[in-house]
Amino acid sequence: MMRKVLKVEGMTCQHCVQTVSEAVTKMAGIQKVEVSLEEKEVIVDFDESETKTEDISAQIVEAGFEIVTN
Ligand SMILES: [Cu+2]
Repeated sequence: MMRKVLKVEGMTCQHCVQTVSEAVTKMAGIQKVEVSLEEKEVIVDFDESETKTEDISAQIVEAGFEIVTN
């Protein structure tokens, strides 16, 4: 199991949190999704043999948000 913290820009309310949560949760191999609106973070526990970090990022972007890379 792999844990990844993604910095996400564009989440402004609980509805955004819900949207991101649902978009990621429905992907293969996702164990757990936590979203922090204050920290602008999406913490994902997932099986790296089923899903890659880039796939999760792409899914969040597709849902209408921006991934901050550092
Ligand atoms: Cu919102």
